[in-house]
This record gives sequence, structure tokens and C-alpha cells, in this order.
Amino acid sequence: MGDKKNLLLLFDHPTEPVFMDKGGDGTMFNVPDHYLTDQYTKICKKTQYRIGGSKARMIDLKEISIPDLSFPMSLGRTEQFSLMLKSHRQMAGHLIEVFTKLLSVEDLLSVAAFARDRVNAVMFHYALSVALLHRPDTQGLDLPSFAQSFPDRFIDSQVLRSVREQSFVVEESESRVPIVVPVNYTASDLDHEHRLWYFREDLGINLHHWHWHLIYPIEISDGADRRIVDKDRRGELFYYMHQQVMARYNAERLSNHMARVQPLNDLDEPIAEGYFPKMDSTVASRAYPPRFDNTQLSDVDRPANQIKVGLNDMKRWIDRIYQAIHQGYVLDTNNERIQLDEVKGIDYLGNIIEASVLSPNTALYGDVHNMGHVLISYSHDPTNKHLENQGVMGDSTTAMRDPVFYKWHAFIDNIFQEHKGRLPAYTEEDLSYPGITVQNINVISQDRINRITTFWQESDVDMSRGVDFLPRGSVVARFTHLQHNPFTYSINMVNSTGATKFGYVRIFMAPKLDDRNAPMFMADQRRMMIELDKFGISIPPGQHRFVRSSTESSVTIPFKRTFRNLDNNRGAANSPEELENFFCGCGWPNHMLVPKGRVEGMSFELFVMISNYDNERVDQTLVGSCSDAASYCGVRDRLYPDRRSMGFPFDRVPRMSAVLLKDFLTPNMSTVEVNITHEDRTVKLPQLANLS
Ligand code: CUO
Repeated sequence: MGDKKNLLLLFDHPTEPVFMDKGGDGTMFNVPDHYLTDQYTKICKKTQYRIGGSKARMIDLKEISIPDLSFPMSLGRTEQFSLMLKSHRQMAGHLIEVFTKLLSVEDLLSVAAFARDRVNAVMFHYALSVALLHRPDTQGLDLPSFAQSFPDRFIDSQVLRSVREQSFVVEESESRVPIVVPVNYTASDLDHEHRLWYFREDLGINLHHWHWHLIYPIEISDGADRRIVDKDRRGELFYYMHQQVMARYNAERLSNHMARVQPLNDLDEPIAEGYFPKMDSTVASRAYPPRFDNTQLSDVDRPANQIKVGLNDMKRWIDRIYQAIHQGYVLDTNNERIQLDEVKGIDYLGNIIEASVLSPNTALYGDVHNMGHVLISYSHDPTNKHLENQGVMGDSTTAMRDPVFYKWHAFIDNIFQEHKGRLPAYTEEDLSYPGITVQNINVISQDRINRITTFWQESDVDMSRGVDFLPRGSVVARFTHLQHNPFTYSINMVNSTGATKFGYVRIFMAPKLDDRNAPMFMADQRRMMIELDKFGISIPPGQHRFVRSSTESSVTIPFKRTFRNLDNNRGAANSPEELENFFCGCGWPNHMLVPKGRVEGMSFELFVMISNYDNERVDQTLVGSCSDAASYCGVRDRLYPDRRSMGFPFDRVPRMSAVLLKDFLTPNMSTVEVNITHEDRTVKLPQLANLS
């Protein structure tokens, strides 16, 4: 009988042949001869015996007739795979369809083992991940962190070289020392944008982004289950998750004495910010190409990648989308109107702009967001004259490292905001909750009130699963990342209705002053509001105090899940924890919950609102659904757990009278000024086991 956990072994050492040992304990697949690729048919058994001797744990693969894989195999093993390219999405979609339609885990293991050495390694990882996520019989498997399978996408090529060197030279893994990833390796201080390295190059943030796009694929082949793409409010969540990234990034910019990001409005204007990633792609065996300062975008025409897109295509699509927003409707392929209303309008726009296959009319509205990534990622070699690969903007694992990502997404967010700006403002009645008053909110951290401290922390991640063709044992990379002291919210409230009420507590935070050091107008500040937490509570009659920890945030996943070590942190087989883990890789990393403060302190306004949970709740069972990072990731196989628009109450332009945040408040809301101070010190964690 097939053990579904054996499927996870196929993620190990992605560029090594399938018959090599897996899982760190000498496990090997008993591969039928005709599954092997030509160069290995003669030496497979000999190699397996050399590695494992007679004691190796062998897993038999069932011999079945293999479905036609020629389409996905048309992308070379070592070519760069990108979900931004339609042809690649279609190939991956084909593979996902094959993987999801196989009748048993045993069949899947067999076909996946066959495919593994024949299709592109990154495409294989992606397609198998999506299939495991959606097949009913593979629920509860804990996907390896992408950083562990493909460390080349997350760390400096020099570090990767040291990792290889150490695993080759130092045989016992206990004697190996962590390889320190330097904190300042992508640019010098001459580059102002480099002040934000800790955000753009954060491992947890990039893993969150990869995982988000894994859970919300944009395309699936015709024969596959459409529900893989068609998830509840997925277009709206595309808008909201990326809007929040922008809010967070802009807060970091203000903290670093930088202006908010300038959107990439003009596709003809050179992009001032260059980016030199200093990473080598192991799969593609090439360095990620840089983009020089002031690079100009131009039409991309690369037959080898089956991609042809012009700046004029983009401009037409963008104009049509703006026109649709101003007219209040989009046209589907039958020329029928779909209203961009208050509830579903943003969801349609998300799917149109991203664009996913749920877009009602791709001929008219095109593929703006994805093609923006493509144009930028090929701007160094748009015609393939130099045979160069895509830059980091071409992939969700690496795109957030590049300053231009934020310029592009600022532009994309402005389109969504054009729609939101046309919706009627929430009235005081929409916002209030009669009988519920929030008296105040305070934040307590290390016995200090309304003061939060940020600092640096070192963390270790075992990269050994992604380091191929080398002796086994752990090899640890040591990262430095932002961290803050945990804190609690203490909310005082009064329920004067005489009966128990249910409230949805919504907590946000935004900088108090703008980039000119002036108090921020509500119209601006609403777009800077970072969601920190959202949760339901029951409020008995009378005075009541509610306390909640920052570690419980509905936005984040715990530190150890972001950096999880597969072997150490797994729940017991089929336990609720294990079932949750797979989906739970999605979530903003808790260590980035609050922006970095300034050394001299920086003022933020923290906002709390208690809204009427009875009107907003979504009744559904959540056991084993991994709902603890639902704000940005949704809930697996469930509805988004809030009937309000995402970002409520800040998703719309405020009513006329609300010039400043204080004017916006109804009795069920409160604010407090919170000061975030950054201490320029590094907390060192000497042991992997200390991750908590
Ligand atoms: Cu997440 Cu542009 O969407 O990358």
C-alpha cells in the first residue's frame, strides 16, 4: 500500500536522479528500469548498492502505464521555469491534471517518480505541491519549505558555495558550523534602496509570497478540477494581500526616512532602481541576471519562451480596465455587462488584473500584472539576443527581493483603489455597533505601555535537502532578520445592551506622520493601515477587558513554521497539527508583524474596532483547516472567514467629515499612539533547536 509520506521524498535533492538516497536516512526507490533516464539505466543498481549497501530501506514503485508527459517535458530540465509565462503555466497545468487524476497514492508515487527526472525540476516541485494540496487522499502532508529544496533562490551564491564546500570537506554533520549569510551583500550604502534589504530579502516574506501563489494558482488545464483556481474571493485576496504588502513596505520606508514608493505609472520611463541579486540558479546553472539603473522597458519577443508582449498591449489593457472601472462594469466575452458592485466588483477586478483564468474576458483586459512581471524580468534581454534568463521579477519566490516589485505593485494597487474610490463611503451607521463602546486600547510589551522594541535576530535553517550531489548530513545557513519583543493588546470595552454580544475585533496600525513629517490625512493613512489581527469575541453585558497576544495574530504564522525543519516539527501522523501544516506554510512571518522602528523611536497609530460579528461571521467548521493566518491566506477549502470587504473599514475612502483618523472614530473604535524603537543589536541563536 502506498504511504503518502513517501511522496515527500520526491522533493529531496531536486536535481539528483530519483534513485539516489532520500530523506536523510538512506531510503531509496526501487525504480523499474524503464523509468530511468538513459544515462543511468546501467549504473542505477550499482550506485544504490554503493550508497546504501544491503541495509537501505527500499520503496517499491508500482509499474503502471505512464500518461503522456511530452507537453510538460518540452521545457528543458535546466531551463528557468516561471509561472508568469503562460506556456509554462500550461505545462504545469497539464502535469497537475495528470497528478490529480491518478486513482491512488501508489499510482501517483509511480508517475511522479517517472516524471521527476524528465520534467523541469522547479515545475515538478510546483505541480506536485499543487496536486498534493488538492487531492483528497494526500491531505495533511507537510510540504518541505521551498527554501530547503531550492536554497539558491534565497541566498547569496557565495554562501551556497560555502555550504557545498563544508558539506564536502567536513564529513560529520555535528562538526559542521553554520554558514553565516551576510546582511549587506546585495548593495552598498550608496544605494538608498538597500536600507530595506531586511524586508525585501527576508526569507520568511519570500516564502510567504511563494506559498500564497501556490495556494492560489492562476491557471489550470481544461480537464482539471476548476476548483483548484476558483476559490472563494481569490481575486479580492490577490488585491488585498498585495495591498497589505505595499502598506507594510511603505511603513518600512518611512521608518528608514524614505518617501513612499513611487508607482511605475509610465512604462516608457526608465526604471531608476537597479537590482543585482547575486544569486545563482542551481536548476538553470546560471546567475540570476541583474537589472542596471535606468533600464528602459521594451517589447518582449522571445520565441524560445513562447512569449511576445508589447508595451502597447499593456497600455491598451490598462486603459480598458480604467474605462471599465469608470463605467462601473466589465464586459464578458458575450459582450454582457458584469457590474463592478460593492461586493463582487473587487473580486472580478482581482482576477482580471492579475490575470487568472477566472477573468471574464482576457481578450479585452489582457494579462496586465503578470505581463508587467515578464516585461521587467526580461528588460535586460527582451529579445533573447544574449540568451539570458529571467531576472528575479519572473518568479514569486524571488520577485519581492527587487525594489521594482513594489513600484509595480504600487501601480497595480492604484488600479484597485480607483475602483474602491468610487464606492460610497461607509456611513457612521455602517461602522458603529450600537451598545458596544471601546473605552481604550493599550499595548503592553515587557511591562512597558505602548512601546514596542525591534532588533535583529539570527536564525538557523537546515539547507541540506536542496544541496545536491554531496555527502549527506545537515548544513545550516544562519540568517539575520528583524524581530520584535512580543506584546499584548489590552482592550477595555462596555456592553450596554444588557445581553451577551459577539464582536469582531479588528486591529490595524499605520504611521502617524507622512513622508513630510506632517500628520497623515485619513485619505492617505487608510492605505497605510497594516492589519495586525482580527478575531471574534463574546462580550458579556457590562464592563469587560480583553487581552490578546501578538503571537496569536490572524495575519502571521509562528516563527518555527516559517523556518520549519521537516523532521523536528512535524505533528504525529494524521494529527490535527499535521493536517494543518501543509496549508499553514502560508502566512506573514511573525517576526515581520510590526515595522522596524527608528533608533530615536517612531510614532504609529494603533486602531481597534469591534464590529457586529453576527452580521459578519461565516458559519463553517474550521477544524484542521489551518485558519490561523486567514487574513492574508484565507482558509483551506473554506469561505473567507469575514463577510466584510477585505481591509474593512479602511478599504474605502472615508466619509467627507473624517479628515483625520480621530474624526473617523465611532464609539466602537479607539486608537492609541504606539512608539516603536529599534535597538541596533543582534540576538544570536546558537542552536537550530532553539527556534521557537
Ligand atoms: Cu505576488 Cu506580482 O503577485 O507577485
